[in-house]
Amino acid sequence: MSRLRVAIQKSGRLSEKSQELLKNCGLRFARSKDKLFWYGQDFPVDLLLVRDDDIPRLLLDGVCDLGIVGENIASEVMLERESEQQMKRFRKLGFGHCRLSIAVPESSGISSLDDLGDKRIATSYPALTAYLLREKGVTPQIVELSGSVEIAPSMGTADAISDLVSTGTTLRANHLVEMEVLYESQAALYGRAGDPGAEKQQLMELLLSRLEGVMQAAESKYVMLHAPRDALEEITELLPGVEHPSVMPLEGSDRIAVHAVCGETVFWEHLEALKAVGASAILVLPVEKMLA
Ligand code: PRT
Ligand code: ZN
Repeated sequence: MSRLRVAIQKSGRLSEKSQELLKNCGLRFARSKDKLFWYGQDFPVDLLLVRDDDIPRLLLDGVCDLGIVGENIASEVMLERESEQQMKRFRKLGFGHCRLSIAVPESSGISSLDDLGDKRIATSYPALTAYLLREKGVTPQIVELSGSVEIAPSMGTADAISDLVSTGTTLRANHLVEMEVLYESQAALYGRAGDPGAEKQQLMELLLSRLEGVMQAAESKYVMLHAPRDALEEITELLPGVEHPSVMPLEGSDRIAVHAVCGETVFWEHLEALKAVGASAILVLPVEKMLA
């Protein structure tokens, strides 16, 4: 019987969420002593805990079947190895959000991409940065750095940078201004292009369907409420992401009970609007599992 091997980040911004997601898919692991290999206990899926930068190579070399890594890293590697075997993105995972942006020193006088033509740009994402800028008609000199990109302008090794940004604190602390967002990234599940073989294919499909369920459940809420019968149409329209709610009569009353799974976020504003058209006893419950 085949087993799937999944690579995830050992420690860093993606590691906790990656582990949590796989556990929510019903996977349980026995950890090895060095904690780098986790054996799948009741499902044939094992984990390899590695540096995020190693994940694309582990996939492309066939050491792992699946990997959770930032799209920024996957795209960089795919552009570097353009003509070789490719990675396949199965699904975006909704965490690890960041953007690859061009930032310039506050007083640089650089205000648009057109000013970058003859400038030096420091980045840890040389292939992605060059590709995205070329698409916009700009071909500056790229200075590849493996870390601390944000200090390159003050060190005099570059005029601008192309780096990952999430809150923007690092840029501000280094007196840099975000000038242009080149690329939006989040963590995603990747595999290899091509046929993995029937057994692995079956396991992957099962895992992907559980993943789909976990992610949908996380976004969904079960809403229950009472309402006047003639307000049903309005109520249905006000429930986010609902087309066909379940409707039940309430004994000895002209009101009805309405139950529905809302596929989109339910805000207080939604509940207030429901109340305004006559709904009462409104309950919003989390959805734990979901299988379409
Ligand atoms: O040890 P290992 O190689 O596994 O980890 P790492 O240090 O290379 O990666 P890690 O854990 O920092 O990031 C893993 C992934 O998280 C990245 O590849 C991105 O997909 C994603 N991610 C999300 C980020 C950020 N947000 C982020 N803010 N990766 C890096 N940063 C850095 C950025 O480079 C800059 O230095 O954080 C700084 C900017 O953050 P703000 O909040 O100040 O804007
Ligand atoms: Zn890394």
